[in-house]
Amino acid sequence: MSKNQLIKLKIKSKILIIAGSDSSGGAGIQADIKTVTSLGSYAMTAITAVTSQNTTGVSSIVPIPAKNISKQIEFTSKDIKPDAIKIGMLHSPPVINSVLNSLNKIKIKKIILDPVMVAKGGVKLIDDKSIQILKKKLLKKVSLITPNIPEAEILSNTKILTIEDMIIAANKLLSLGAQNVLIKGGHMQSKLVTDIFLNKNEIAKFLSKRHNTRNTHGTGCTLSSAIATFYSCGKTLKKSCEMAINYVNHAISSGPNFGKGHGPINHLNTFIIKKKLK
Ligand code: PXL
Repeated sequence: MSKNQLIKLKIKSKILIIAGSDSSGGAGIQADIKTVTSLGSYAMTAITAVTSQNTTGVSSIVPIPAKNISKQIEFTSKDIKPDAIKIGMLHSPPVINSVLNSLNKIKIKKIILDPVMVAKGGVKLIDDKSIQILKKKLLKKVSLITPNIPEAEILSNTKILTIEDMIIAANKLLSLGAQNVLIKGGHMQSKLVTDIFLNKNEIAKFLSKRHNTRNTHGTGCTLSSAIATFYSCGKTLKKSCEMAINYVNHAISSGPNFGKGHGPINHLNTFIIKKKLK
């Protein structure tokens, strides 16, 4: 690699990630940091919980005290002001309330919320009371919410079997106070994956190729972090969603096939490293 190429790697923006740690490195904070970094921005973190997991499942979850989560958010942002925030796993009412409180203090406008509910293997990452607080209070505070179909069904109280159902659910989320909604269609039985972006003035459908693989651990975390990064750099939310979907699609198709269960995707698909290490 020439010196010139190294100099070109200038950091474009700063992202604060509020999410849980995934020891296996495929989802959670680890996926978020890799995504933000590989898209050329600077990642900061407030860790909400520490999970022990591998590609076959979750073996333990240790929550970080709510006060400490607020401390991470506020003390970090006071010094290095984030251009955007990505929120992932928030497991309990005190945690959501603390995060809300801190968001009110630090006043960052661009916030992407991935309403994480269950891990790939089915383990719950949030309790029922928290879902209600998320729906009543947090939904209104963020620029964009990015539920998958099961999450959108719970938040909108509707059943989603078709694309029309996705649009109905997205509209329901707008009526609950959401500003922008991206419902991800990966869980629908279909040849192509359709994701729906919607706000009061516009609707967009993004179609992408479905890859025949079970290695999709961390796709939701990765997508929301990629959206936050593009959005922080000045792209519109709609364009940020389109670019992030494309990034995740390439990350899935070039996955490394690690582990015996739901393996990770390739967050480094944007990187070209000229020097051979192996
Ligand atoms: O992909 C959802 C998710 C979010 N956050 C953490 C996770 C997972 C899935 O495993 O472990 C920490």
